[in-house]
Amino acid sequence: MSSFDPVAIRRDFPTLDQQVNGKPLVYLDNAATSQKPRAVLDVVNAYYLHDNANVHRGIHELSRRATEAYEEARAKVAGWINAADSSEVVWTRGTTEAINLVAGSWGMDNIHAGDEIVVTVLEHHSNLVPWQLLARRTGAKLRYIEIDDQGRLDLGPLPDLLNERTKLVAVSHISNSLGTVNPVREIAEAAKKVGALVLVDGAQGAVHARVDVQALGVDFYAFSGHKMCGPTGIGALWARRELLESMEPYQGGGEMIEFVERDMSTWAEVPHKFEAGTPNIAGAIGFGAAVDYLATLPADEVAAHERTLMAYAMERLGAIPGLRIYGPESVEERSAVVSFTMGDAHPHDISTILDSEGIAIRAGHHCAQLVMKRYGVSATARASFYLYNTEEEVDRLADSLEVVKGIFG
Ligand code: C6P
Repeated sequence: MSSFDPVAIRRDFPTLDQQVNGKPLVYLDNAATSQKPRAVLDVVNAYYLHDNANVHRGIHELSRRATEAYEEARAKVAGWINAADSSEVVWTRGTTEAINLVAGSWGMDNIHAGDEIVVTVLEHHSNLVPWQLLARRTGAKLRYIEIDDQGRLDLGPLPDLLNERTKLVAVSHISNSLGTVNPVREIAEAAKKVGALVLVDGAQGAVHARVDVQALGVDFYAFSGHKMCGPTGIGALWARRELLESMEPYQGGGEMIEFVERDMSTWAEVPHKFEAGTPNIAGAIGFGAAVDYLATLPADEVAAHERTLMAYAMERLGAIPGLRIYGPESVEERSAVVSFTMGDAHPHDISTILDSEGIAIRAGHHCAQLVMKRYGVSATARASFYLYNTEEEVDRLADSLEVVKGIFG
């Protein structure tokens, strides 16, 4: 018997319990950011109420408590992705900063003119623009893995794309615009054969289930706390310790040094050498609490629930005449995201009408303009689900889309 009850779980998330435009809120913008359980809010609040101090600096009780909670949180987040050691987890502002850290540090030292960086058409701009900037500064070249009509990576040409000039393959774990789950392990195996490193944009990947970075066989894994029940402004970069040790700091300042002389400085141990300045202490502690919260849930049942929701959403939305769903047809190949268009109705208008019904979705290019171009659209509407969504909410979405259909014909 299932012990996971999404209706009961909703009580953990205060934000969900409200009316928007006179209707009970249906929050389907989870790929943008998830709602936060009370357990996370309480931990962040308790930190500010009782333990607020700077970390790794003061020799006093509050600083000791703050430092302990901050480092414990690092260990929890490391555990969620099965890092070998918590020192392999660098705190960042989020996925975007984690990827920029790799581009600015490892990239600037290891990518040279004529080198190649392989990316995919599916990428969020966070996993494209940093590589474009790097390519421009170094004279390297970007090469692309294309997608098929269902938004799945076309790995057929991979043997031609990868060669001795390939220094990095940067790929998302799960596409935020289409929900495609990418075969990261397979890509990593192919990349290793030519000696390239692999960076995974895990912004949508570490969210729905634990990740095993060691089993994936990748070199960098970047992810954000706010998409998995944690606060905004905190995320992490994972890399093996030796790799982090081989890299130069990304930013200079307090906390990241060992000794400072007039003309040179030496660096603190990893991960601290990448964490210049006062960090987002409350955010990190909240991220740890988010992982604690997620760890209390029955993972298999949560995954089954999200799959059922997706299958139901695909069925209900797929039955609306003129509605086109983008991305893989098979629920097995996609995560909890449904991107769609409806004839001439602009996605922004769809979103506005749904908002008047209390339903929150995202409309736009989803920071994935290459995906939009691939399908010849400027935008899609996107409903994205999380563990607390219900089939009744899918019904509310589908019923309201019928209304949109009525308006636009
Ligand atoms: N996608 C969305 O609505 P940050 O903003 O750094 O936490 O995450 C950036 C990011 C990187 N990669 C992927 C695959 C993502 O989905 C995101 C964030 C949000 O789809 C906001 S644009």
